[in-house]
Amino acid sequence: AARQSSQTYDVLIIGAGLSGVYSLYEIRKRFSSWRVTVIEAGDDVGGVWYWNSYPGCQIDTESLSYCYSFDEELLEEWNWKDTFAFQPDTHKYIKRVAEKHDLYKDIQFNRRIKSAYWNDEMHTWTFFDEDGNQYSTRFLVTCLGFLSNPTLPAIPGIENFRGEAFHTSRWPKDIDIHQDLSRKRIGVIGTGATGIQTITALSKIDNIGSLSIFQRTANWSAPLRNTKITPYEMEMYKGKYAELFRQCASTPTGFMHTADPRKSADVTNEERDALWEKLYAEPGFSKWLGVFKDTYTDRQANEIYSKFMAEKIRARVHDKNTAESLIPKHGYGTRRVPLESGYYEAFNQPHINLVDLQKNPIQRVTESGIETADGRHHVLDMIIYATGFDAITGAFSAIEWHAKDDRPLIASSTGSNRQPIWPDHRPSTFLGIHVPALPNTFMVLGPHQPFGNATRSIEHTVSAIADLLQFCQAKGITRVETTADAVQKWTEHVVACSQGSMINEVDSWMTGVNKNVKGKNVRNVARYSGSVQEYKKWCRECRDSGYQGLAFASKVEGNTD
Ligand code: NA7
Repeated sequence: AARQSSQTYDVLIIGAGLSGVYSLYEIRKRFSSWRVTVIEAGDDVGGVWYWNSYPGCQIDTESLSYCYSFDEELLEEWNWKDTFAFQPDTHKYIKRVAEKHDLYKDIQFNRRIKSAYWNDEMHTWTFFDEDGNQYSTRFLVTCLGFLSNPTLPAIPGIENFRGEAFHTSRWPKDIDIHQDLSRKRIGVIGTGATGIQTITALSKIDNIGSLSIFQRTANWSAPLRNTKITPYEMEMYKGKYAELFRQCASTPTGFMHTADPRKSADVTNEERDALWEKLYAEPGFSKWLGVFKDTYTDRQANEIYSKFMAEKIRARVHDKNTAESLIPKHGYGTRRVPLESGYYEAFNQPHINLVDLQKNPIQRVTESGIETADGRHHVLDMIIYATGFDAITGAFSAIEWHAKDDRPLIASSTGSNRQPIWPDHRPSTFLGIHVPALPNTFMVLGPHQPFGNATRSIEHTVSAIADLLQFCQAKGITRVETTADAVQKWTEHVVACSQGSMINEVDSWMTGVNKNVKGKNVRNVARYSGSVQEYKKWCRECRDSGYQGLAFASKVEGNTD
């Protein structure tokens, strides 16, 4: 067995995705004498952009508005090839950031943190990874990602399947889709953003035997409209980054798109349809976020927009029954809208068929395929599980937490009868950064943070955390814990922000529902749905008040009592 090591740090970061890479950069820059490390489960940086290498994986936020803003030199150097970069490019970009700033030397790959122990005498955390290596640190920054813990469907028999089977976020690196899928009968379960991208990409490969799409809930999807960026255009864009980031900072979600300030009923039907047609023809999220401001609060406004979008689907899918199955029952945009590049046309091909699980649920997976309630046995060579993630709190559940007073964070796997800090996967936090009973821990993109344009959120949160660490350094503070009052006030604010929006009334990962995870079948508020500006205001007020809402303690070096 490999020798186990024991290491001590000032700051330990878990995860080397967009959050972890920037945290390492920023903390190393501001605290040159501190020992900082990143523990990463994968064998390279990138996080979701490392793990998700399934065919067609692509960002549907404009790359120009999604990349880091902190390094002007890199903005000048980097040339995006697509308006919406494909995964290999985004991954290459994150690697470039890590190389340019010499971050690799402080990242430990292929190490997955398994358990965490708070020591309230020493004001330190101790972690163990899956191989038994031990790490101690004063401060912890979690950069775990909110869609990083994949879930397989809770369907009987999935272990019996003899063909190839994998989750989209564990796509085998050695598959050549143009060679190895030849004549294969492929089943895809799941039609979220991932399923839609995978299915569309596979639909464009001509030698596949058959493609069966197992759809439990239809999702509203609309055209991405990606285009190549020419070198000339890229040079033009480089001069406009500052303006673009300012624009992102002014919208409630951090994306460059923002709602039309009018209500749907403020305009004539002709004006309304004209705006919708214009948005439908535009690239990106504008047909989700650029619509009339009451689209997700006024049921009637939502209904007429949904009807408009349903007609778009009917116009693209030839078979009437298939088209009707592809039209969702929930309101348009009340779940995250996957963007597509020919998804609906895929169903016009004779070898691609939709299995509507609303009509015929899956009974079981067999050795050679999938059996549905109508008694049909769909014979398959490969099953692709595009079944999503134990989102938001899921990456936290994957670690066994021994918080203050040995409390578990979510549910206890150690038989502890203590009350979890987040019972029923229901998070309570202060600013989405601090967790009660988890001292010296700061979350990036944790529960209760704005998720919109993730990189914009990351840059803000990491600098807020670094400011706080500077405050601690200046005052010799060795223990930071949020107060019960602050947690209650903030958590109530987060819940209040979620009210009134139809998005929070539909089951999805955004409302904390994943029927494949025990205890996650009821909606909860795990996402901050107020505006980014409101979120930043709370963070600013906390800092400017000398960190009201946090309790500090100092431990004199060498004092062990
Ligand atoms: P999602 O959006 O959570 O989608 C998961 C899909 O898998 C969804 O269609 C589910 O249907 C389906 N699913 C899950 N379990 C089952 C079972 N047991 N049977 C049938 N179908 C099932 O995950 P994605 O990876 O697509 O996207 C996640 C986010 O990543 C995305 O929003 C982007 O922000 C990036 P359901 O809807 O639950 O009926």
